[in-house]
Amino acid sequence: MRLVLLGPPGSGKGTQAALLKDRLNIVHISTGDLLRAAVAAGTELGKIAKATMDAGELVSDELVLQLLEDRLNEPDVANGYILDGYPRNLAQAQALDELLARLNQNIDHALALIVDEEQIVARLAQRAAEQGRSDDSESVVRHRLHVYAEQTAPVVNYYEDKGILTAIDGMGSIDEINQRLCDAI
Ligand code: B4P
Repeated sequence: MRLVLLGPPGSGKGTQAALLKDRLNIVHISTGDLLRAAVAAGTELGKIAKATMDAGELVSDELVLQLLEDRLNEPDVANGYILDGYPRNLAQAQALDELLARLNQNIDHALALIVDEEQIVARLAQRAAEQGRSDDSESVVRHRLHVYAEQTAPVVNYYEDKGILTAIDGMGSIDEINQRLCDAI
């Protein structure tokens, strides 16, 4: 099974993908995690991406597509995967379709988590306190939400038009939301 998990920053994509991968025995692919790993490893790509991520902007489509393509060519994706954080704009959604056509694959379901803005700001403030992620300060979070509304929200309509989108209430406990996702799948 191949899934796309959509939602604003702090909507629980990474949290829920980590649970779903175990329940469905598929791989969790987070472009945010791939980028943070490149930053931590000090690769050329990581050096380019760091300032963009810290500002709450999207890293260039070409760089992220290359990371994703490399990941999708690894053997452990054979049983399926959850894409978390990709696609982030319409160009990425189209690039993903082209990549999947080359790989003879398709997306089975797109799931969009719906969460109130104030809840998002509260969750990410807590993560900032616990983990100190450099893009979780309140001003950068508000900017990331703006980028989401402008660039990523149209991706939800893209999958709705394909007839494979389900909107999921992302408010409540992590277990409750996980059950809603499993019921939808
Ligand atoms: P991401 O890594 O995707 O970060 P995110 O949107 O904040 O989501 P994440 O999955 O980490 O958090 P979650 O909602 O699960 O992106 C970071 C940056 O990388 C982007 O700004 C961009 O610069 C770059 N990037 C990534 N992908 C890109 C792409 N395709 N193109 C270009 N650039 C890209 O969880 C947030 C917090 O909420 C956690 O602390 C969690 O514990 C908590 N939480 C979750 N569910 C909860 C619940 N039900 N109740 C209470 N708390 C909850």
